[in-house]
Amino acid sequence: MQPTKFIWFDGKLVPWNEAQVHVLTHSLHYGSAVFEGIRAYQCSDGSSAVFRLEDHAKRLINSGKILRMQIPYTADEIAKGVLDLLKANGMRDAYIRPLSFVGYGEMGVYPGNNPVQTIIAAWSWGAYLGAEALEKGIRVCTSSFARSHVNTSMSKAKAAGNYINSILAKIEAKENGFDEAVMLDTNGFVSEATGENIFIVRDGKIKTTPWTSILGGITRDSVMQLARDLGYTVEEQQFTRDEFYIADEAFFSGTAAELTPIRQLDNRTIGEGHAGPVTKHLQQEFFKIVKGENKKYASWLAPYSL
Ligand code: PPE
Repeated sequence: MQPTKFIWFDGKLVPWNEAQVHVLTHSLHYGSAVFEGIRAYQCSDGSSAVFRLEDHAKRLINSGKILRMQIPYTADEIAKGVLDLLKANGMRDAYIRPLSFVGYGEMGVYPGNNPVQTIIAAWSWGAYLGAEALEKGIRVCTSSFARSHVNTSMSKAKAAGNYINSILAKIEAKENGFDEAVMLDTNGFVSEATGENIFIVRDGKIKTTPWTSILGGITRDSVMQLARDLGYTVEEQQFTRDEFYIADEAFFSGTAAELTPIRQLDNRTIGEGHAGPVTKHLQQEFFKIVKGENKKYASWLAPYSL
């Protein structure tokens, strides 16, 4: 990762190398942090815009609420912090990472009165699963690790601690030669990937897993709205890994992963083994929206100029 100039740290822009915390920071020991992943894109007309900034900022606050963390900022203040940072860093496009964490104070699981601190960092992050992946699709496997039960770790919070589950699944998948892992929920239905939501297409219908054991992806929501606007039928419905095997098309959605086609699951080729027509259509339209080329979705963009 290439450092950028500043990191927003509790309302102040501090030089990248000076944004530091103590090693006894609570969240470093217990995973008590919540975060966001947001992208800013350079638009076709030369301006720039952050994609669904307000929704990401709100989700950060809601993640804090689920974890009983009092983040001392409003969603609007977080959103303003993101824009201030991008301008100060002179970034026309970026991956943006707000993080609120329980800081230094008492040790022990109970977070007590330790301060809740917030940072926003931004750096350049290309295609998450590789540039080729966006076009050709990736090979994925079903993980031996189940996604947490809905009453285990609160998947609707984008909480740092939840990512232990993702890290275990990701390492296993990579070590077995796959690009990414698909996790099943504790009832055996398809849940989500380590950092992406899942869509399949069968007989012209689009299906995605319901908002139960998954993070409510903002890209997932955008894809559902976009697909319906384009006339596709979209269902939020449980499905099994064998239904996934016989899908005509499948893809992941996520801020980092954008829309990444899946060409194989557990060595079964999905459809024709490359990005299918529905996936390509949605991918194309999605990239038009983030680049400001579709005015219908202008409300999803927070424009800024340097
Ligand atoms: N599920 C999980 C578990 C997840 O981490 C993400 C985002 C999503 C679904 C998709 O959510 P959304 O980005 O709102 O569409 N994962 C972030 C972190 C990836 C990372 O490696 O770090 C991301 O895409 O920014």
